Amino acid sequence: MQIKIMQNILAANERKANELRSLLKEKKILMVNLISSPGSGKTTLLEKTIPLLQAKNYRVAVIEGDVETDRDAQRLMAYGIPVILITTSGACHLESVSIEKAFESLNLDELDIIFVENVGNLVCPAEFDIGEDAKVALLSTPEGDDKVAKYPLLFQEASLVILNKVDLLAFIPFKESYFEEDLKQINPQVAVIKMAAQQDMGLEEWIDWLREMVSRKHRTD
Ligand SMILES: Nc1nc2c(ncn2[C@@H]2O[C@H](COP(=O)(O)OP(=O)(O)OP(=O)(O)O)[C@@H](O)[C@H]2O)c(=O)[nH]1
Ligand SMILES: [Mg+2]
Ligand SMILES: [Zn+2]
Repeated sequence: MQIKIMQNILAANERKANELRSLLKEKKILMVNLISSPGSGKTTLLEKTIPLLQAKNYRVAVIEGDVETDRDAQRLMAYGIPVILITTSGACHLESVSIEKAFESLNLDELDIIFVENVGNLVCPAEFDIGEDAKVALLSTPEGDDKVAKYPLLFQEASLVILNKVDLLAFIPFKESYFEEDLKQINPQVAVIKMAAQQDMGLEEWIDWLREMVSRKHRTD
């Protein structure tokens, strides 16, 4: 019985996500779903990314998913962009209905990229399609070099994997070869960017990846 209910929930979520994806296609907006553990650097990455995109005249908005508080939303509102906060009150992932609701507060005719900062969690955000074009998985080096193998679904679903906090590699026992070998097993084609967002390292490659994704969106009809 429980399995049946879960299947129904996932199927309903998927239907709504596909509707949102069609809408985004029509509006030629790229939507990126950022997923990671708490504290691996999603908001820091957005703080660094937004000014770089604004300098290239991209119109950006953020949908911010948090269990509690508007702290991340406040950090991002400082950049003068639309930020829609979804406080899940305990729920550990975002679903497509919440994204649909957030869209009501955005002007979709005036946007090029929507970033969704999902709730900090390596497990169920990967299971719930929210209509995004790409899931981007962040892993920060202090979390450990075994996380790809331990949480495979996210890394399997990801279009891009960012290894963040590489500035700390000199101080912690993180073996890059273990991380790379596991990823090769789980998602051999996936793009990887090594980054230290706080130190502005790896951002250029990330911006190039985003620009390519936006132009791909404009090429498809
Ligand atoms: N050393 C180092 N610290 C970083 C880097 N990027 C982010 N941090 C720090 O990591 C901490 C957490 O970063 P956040 O960006 O808040 O992480 P988050 O993924 O948004 O966290 P939640 O929203 O709680 O899931 C902050 O203290 C950042 O300054 C990095 O590249 N190197
Ligand atoms: Mg955050
Ligand atoms: Zn969840």
